[in-house]
Amino acid sequence: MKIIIINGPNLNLLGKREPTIYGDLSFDNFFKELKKKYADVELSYFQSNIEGEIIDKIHEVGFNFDGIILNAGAYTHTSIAIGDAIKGVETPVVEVHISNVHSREDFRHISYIAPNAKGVIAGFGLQSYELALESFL
Ligand code: CA2
Repeated sequence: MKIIIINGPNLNLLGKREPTIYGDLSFDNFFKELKKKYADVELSYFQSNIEGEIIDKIHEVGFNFDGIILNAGAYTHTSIAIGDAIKGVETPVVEVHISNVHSREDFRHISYIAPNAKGVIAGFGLQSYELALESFL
């Protein structure tokens, strides 16, 4: 089973700032633990702050991976292009958020990912990624 986690803009700062919203664990440390726990899964990770690079990655994996776990960060709320990329590939996408976007500002209630996603998981901290991974198993 080949699964990729794709993180969007600013998620490289996890563990460095805003711990009350996003926690204090770096994604790299979390990812190491996740790989250990799910050793049977071919799990990979990609992060970019650039919209086009996220789209290129979705195209690259979108016909040969079993699942994409996507936290598009703030692009979730703005990017018709990422929404179109998901529509254009075969691999199912689960949209993930660390915070509960629905309890935050109104602009975070809009998602261009959700209409094309298999499902959405939000508000469980980094555990949101693990729940998304479980949904593919
Ligand atoms: O809750 C999430 O996972 C978000 O996708 C995170 C995005 C935000 O724009 C979405 O509305 C919800 C922001 C990621 C920024 O991450 C930081 C982490 C640490 C320090 C600063 C930013």
